[in-house]
Amino acid sequence: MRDITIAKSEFVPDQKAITKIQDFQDDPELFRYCSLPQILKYVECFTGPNIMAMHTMLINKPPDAGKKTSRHPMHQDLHYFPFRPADRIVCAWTALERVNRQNGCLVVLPGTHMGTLKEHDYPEWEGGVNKMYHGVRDYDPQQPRVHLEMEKGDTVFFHPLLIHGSGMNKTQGFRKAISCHYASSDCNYIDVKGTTQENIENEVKEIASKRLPEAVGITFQDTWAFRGRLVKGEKRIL
Ligand SMILES: O=C(O)CCC(=O)C(=O)O
Repeated sequence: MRDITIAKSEFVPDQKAITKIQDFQDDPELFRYCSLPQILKYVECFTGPNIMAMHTMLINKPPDAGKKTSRHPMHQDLHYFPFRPADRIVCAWTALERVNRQNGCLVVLPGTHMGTLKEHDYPEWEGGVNKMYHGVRDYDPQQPRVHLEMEKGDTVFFHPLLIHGSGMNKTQGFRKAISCHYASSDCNYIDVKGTTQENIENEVKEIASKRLPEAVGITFQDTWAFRGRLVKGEKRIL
């Protein structure tokens, strides 16, 4: 994924526009992160013994190019997932260097994981917003928030309903992190038609059919089934 502002600039060398590498499940070196016993030990407390790595990301938040597009709007990850139950899904997010408010650490709204899935859409940001960066629609900026300042190698585990995002990178360096969303292989796919997730379903299907024109009739659920990898235990439903 490319940062919208940087990708438009003809002066920036191409690799510097890379904000994220998603779906590294077929890269043995990067995928080693998802199988680390030190991570799975905690993941298992949420998922139980049958663990699927569903979504992988190497995040390379670039120095902000002046339009605040390095921010990640406040969102709930469950918005992107057509599988349940939410309590059997967890994200592990590991800092690859010191992250703080200057380089755009994670920001969370404590306790929101006990709420419900909210409506999401593109925020109306003056400088634009990156592709697929949906945010909670009725987000109240006055709600108490916690900035997760972390050292290199620190890992945070969080629930898919937790409202979170990340700030602008005000430094000249690329803020790097690696993350994986895990789910129990006993989770099941749901139909999101008629729900708040229908907008992301349509967007994902549109992108999938552009990238894979031969995959006629590909569903939102297929795009997840195709990426999920078993990391421990038995493959069951997902
Ligand atoms: O690493 C970040 O800046 C935020 C990542 C995130 O919340 C996401 O990609 O869903």
